Amino acid sequence: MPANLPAEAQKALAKYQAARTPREKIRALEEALSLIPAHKGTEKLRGRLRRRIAELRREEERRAAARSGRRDHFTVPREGHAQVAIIGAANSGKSSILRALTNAKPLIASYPFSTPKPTPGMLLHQGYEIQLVEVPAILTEDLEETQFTGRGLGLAKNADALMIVLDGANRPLTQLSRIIELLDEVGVSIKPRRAEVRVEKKDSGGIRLVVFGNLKAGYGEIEELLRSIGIRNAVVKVYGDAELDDIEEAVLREVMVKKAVIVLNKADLADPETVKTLERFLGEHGIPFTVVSAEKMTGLESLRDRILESLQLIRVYTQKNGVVANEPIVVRKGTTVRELAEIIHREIAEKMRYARVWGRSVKLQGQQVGPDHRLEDGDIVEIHT
Ligand SMILES: Nc1nc2c(ncn2[C@@H]2O[C@H](COP(=O)(O)OP(=O)(O)OP(=O)(O)O)[C@@H](O)[C@H]2O)c(=O)[nH]1
Ligand SMILES: [Mg+2]
Repeated sequence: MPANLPAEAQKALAKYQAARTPREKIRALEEALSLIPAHKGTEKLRGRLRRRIAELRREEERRAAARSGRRDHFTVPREGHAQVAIIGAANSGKSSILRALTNAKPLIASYPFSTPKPTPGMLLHQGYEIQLVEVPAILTEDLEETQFTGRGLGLAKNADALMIVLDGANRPLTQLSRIIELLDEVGVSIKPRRAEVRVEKKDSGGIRLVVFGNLKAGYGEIEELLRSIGIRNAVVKVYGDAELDDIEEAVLREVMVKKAVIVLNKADLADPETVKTLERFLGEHGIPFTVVSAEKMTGLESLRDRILESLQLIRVYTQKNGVVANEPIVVRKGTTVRELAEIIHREIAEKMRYARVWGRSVKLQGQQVGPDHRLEDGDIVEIHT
């Protein structure tokens, strides 16, 4: 971020922060762009602003298309411990996988678009209940967008994780890159981040930093960056190894990182060289990959494991008056004591003073911990109000 942007450009960026609709956002960004002089120091920021404008334009087009067509959204009531959206091109074998892994009996057919509605099924694995939802094809077999693309991506965005099914017999590499592009356009990235940055805007209090990990940027730089795009009061939470760039991206792009398992289906028909290429590429990016044949029922056990791993679920047990609950509460790994309290009851979260924890997340059993303490699988938690 350049040291001093013209005041007018800063004002335009502040407008962007406050904007609600894609159109307002585009207008504010275009204004900012026109007010930021082009030189080496502003190159990166200008590039980001342009990219964001392009994304917003596509979002707007898609919204317009959805408005002129049917109005309904795709929603599936969540059941079980987590929801995983199965997405992919037409005929890739989404229904076949859903049928192989769950109690659902979806139609499997050799013609495309045989699933016109989101279709759920429950996968039971290692004591966890995972809802899989087949999303109607977001790409045709020729990898063009479909009437379901917008709504399908909307459903995917709301899921806890994604299963991306590639048709091993139909240019799987191209399929994957098209799907990654589509996700990117709606602000979803499937690449694991070395850092996660959350910027929570506030009404007062200036810029406060909360770092869980390593931040390679000074307080002054961050304050200046946020100020230059119109944020004066915020709590910036940094998890992992972050640089100033990561913070800039977090405030401008609003990218959501989603866990995804890539599944190459129809292994029986796939070219082994292509499979190897995919394996190498995904390995480099740390994205889980597995090869199955839904028809021959191969690779399914490993797929079940990958899905469960991607969700990073843990079981924690509450304790009250010395009695441990029989049933665990299933939450995501890294959930804090405060978040657990919120899941139990809002009031408990508000009144909590501290908690005692037994299990893997503490050194001393029965240790007293604060609300930001992160829980591990099997922990027992006693909340004190
Ligand atoms: N050879 C082979 N064919 C498969 C495999 N899995 C699915 N198929 C076939 O691929 C076709 C499409 O399967 P579906 O499961 O209906 O695919 P889908 O992705 O749900 O399709 P849409 O819902 O129409 O987008 C069917 O003819 C299946 O029999 C596989 O592992 N190997
Ligand atoms: Mg189907």
